[in-house]
Amino acid sequence: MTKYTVDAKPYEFEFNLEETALIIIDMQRDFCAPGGFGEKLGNDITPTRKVIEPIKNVLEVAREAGMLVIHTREGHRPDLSDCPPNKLRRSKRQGAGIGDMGPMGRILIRGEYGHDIVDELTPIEGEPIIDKPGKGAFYQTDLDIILKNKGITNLIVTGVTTHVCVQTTIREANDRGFNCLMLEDGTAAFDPKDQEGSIRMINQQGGIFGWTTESKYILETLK
Ligand code: TIU
Repeated sequence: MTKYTVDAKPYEFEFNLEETALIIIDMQRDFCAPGGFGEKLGNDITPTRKVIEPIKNVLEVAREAGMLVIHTREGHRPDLSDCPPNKLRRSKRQGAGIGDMGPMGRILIRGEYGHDIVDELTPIEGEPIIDKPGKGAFYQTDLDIILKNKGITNLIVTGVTTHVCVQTTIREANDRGFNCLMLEDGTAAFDPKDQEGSIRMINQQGGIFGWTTESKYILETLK
């Protein structure tokens, strides 16, 4: 096994290719394009667009190195039967009604253009796509069994939004025994304060939920 060590906070992160996956969380048009769920919730989507490039760079080296890549998408069945009433109610109250028609199709609905992953990060053959109804990527999905079956113990975590789906997933992953390294410039919150707070929450107390680093260190290590 090829062992790698990456500069990270609060201390170096060690991993090998065979036991590590790159996970790209919810890089969907609904969070990164005008008129999607994220913008309709009242957010500026500039930060979520800004991370497309750094994630793309890491994705390219990960693919080249032969690392497992996993994509997730947040969304629901067209009949909304898997959407908890509390989530639906709050989305409508905020003017971002799940299932309502928007410029990219029905908001946060599987199969719609807005629900799919941005062009720059389109999954390729062999990269699992996890469709999830919740914020966390493990809840009501087969992510855990896929990772266990492939012998994965480390996750390099990217995507949006840091304070919502990324953090929920990292917290769940940590409890399940996965070592999580979050990329500070490969994740975004709509508000920089939430980004900063999320990074601190993850790497504080000796890495209470995991590690954080910058994409340049992954590129240096894997290239
Ligand atoms: N609203 C918000 O910041 N995020 C979400 O609703 N989902 C994800 O983080 N993917």
